[in-house]
Amino acid sequence: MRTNVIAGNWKMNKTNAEAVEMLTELKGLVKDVEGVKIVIGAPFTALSDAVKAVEGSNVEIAAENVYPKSSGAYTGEVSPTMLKAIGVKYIILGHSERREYFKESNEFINEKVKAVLAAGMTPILCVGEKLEDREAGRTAEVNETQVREGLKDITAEEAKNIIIAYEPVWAIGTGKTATPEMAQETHKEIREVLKSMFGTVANEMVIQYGGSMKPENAAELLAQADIDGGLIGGASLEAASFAKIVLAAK
Ligand code: 3PY
Repeated sequence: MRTNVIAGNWKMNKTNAEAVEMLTELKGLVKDVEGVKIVIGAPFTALSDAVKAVEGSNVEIAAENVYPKSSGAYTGEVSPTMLKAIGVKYIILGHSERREYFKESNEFINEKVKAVLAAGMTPILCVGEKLEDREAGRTAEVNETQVREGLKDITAEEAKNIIIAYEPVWAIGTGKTATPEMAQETHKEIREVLKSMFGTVANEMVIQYGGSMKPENAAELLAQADIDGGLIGGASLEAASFAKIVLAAK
């Protein structure tokens, strides 16, 4: 019923030339894949060339952040309108690195979700608990707050175009992964929260798993009932390893 979405998150990696080289290789490796949405999140500087590099293929491009205004005196920022104009289709929002290093609040992330929807693109809203939250038994509570506040005032109709990425913070860049059972349990809890907000639309919403997803663990994570794809960090930097994850999602 739901289509798996496999999205790379390159973070602050790759020059334009490196981005184009990787995407050109990736396009070839996944050209026959059907039934999976394939997305690469690239840094701002590479986006324009990245969109051109994947033109006519089954790979789409995401930005990794945005400012929630369409234009104006916001030195150094980039708007949804600008990203839409160059052909970006998705925007990763509220990644734990942005919450941690740039002090992004749920309220600010909610403004971004609304601005991205208003511009006609798909937000990928990241949520996830820290190690201390999990150890204190607060996993469900923390994720519920991030989902409810991040999606405040969003309608069920709009929710159809939103992707959630559950990324346990303790599994990001650490090589540690939630076991498939642990991940499934939290995905199910998140879907229950979405059901209480959006009713049956929650059954259509994609919930990706993120946090050290790699070719070796992708298949068993993706086999879980409420895991509908992945947001992939390190393993998305190389075309071969990312393509293996895409193939595991077929
Ligand atoms: C990771 O897998 O490290 C990520 O943060 C994906 O967003």
